[in-house]
Amino acid sequence: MVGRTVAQEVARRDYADVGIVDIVENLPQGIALDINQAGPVLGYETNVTGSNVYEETAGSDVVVITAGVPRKPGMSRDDLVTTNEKIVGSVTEQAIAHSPDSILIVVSNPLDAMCHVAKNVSSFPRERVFGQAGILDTARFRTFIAQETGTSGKDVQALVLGGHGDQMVSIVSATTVGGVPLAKLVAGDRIDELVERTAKGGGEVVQLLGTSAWYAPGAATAQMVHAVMLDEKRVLPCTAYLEGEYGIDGLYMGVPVKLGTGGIEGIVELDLTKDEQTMLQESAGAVREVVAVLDQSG
Ligand code: 2OP
Repeated sequence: MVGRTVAQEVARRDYADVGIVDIVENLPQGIALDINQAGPVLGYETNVTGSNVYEETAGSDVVVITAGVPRKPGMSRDDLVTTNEKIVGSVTEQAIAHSPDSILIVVSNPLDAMCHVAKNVSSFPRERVFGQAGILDTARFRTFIAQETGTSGKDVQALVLGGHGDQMVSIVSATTVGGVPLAKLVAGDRIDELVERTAKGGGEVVQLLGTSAWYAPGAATAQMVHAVMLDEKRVLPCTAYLEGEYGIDGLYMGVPVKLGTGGIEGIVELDLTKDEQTMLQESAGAVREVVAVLDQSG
């Protein structure tokens, strides 16, 4: 469901061909046809194709990997690691065989570990393999803050970093509403509740729907595709392979990055509070535990 949502969001922007691949016969073809038929109404002329093989995606600039099984109620993202490692590994291999110069954006869970799989299988440089999580997690935090303060989510600036799991780190010191620090607007214990709800935000949707979310994850991923395709140089939280930044080495984690045509064109290092630094290290520890379960944890 995330894949088709990204496809639709990108199609609406009207500047790129979109290819949807799925192993289920007729499914990607049907989705592509449906998205094409929305074009005359919504005002785009994007050519969307659906296929069960990768040939049609040859020469893609960006490959978004959403394949894998989603969570069911009661499951953590980490419960998916062994099944999705095989799926993401195989998808990466087939996709890059036809698009060797592409940028890979990973969405499959457990996200941080699946980024390791895509990087190991592709051997692409870190600039061209990264994951979507931070924009989604931050959007959840922004939504809750907007509801709490009765303001537009558009004016809430926030940042959620770390692994895409229960130990993600909401950076309250960098969170403002219309430029006013959140701590001036909302009591500390209430902020803690919003932070907690954000960390469990994906699970809250899973409980309601019986499967994981797709609208917000799809929108977040499309924003990343957009930043790359239009060379926007946006500074957005993404899951990047760290090589010493934030004191973390050899691990995928959510940090602010600059996104443009080259993919990750820079990693932005913020001054975090002592508590935030500690929480980020703890989040890294949790990600390392999942990565260690991979066959090729390299
Ligand atoms: C989420 O947090 C699917 O992991 C994604 O909703």
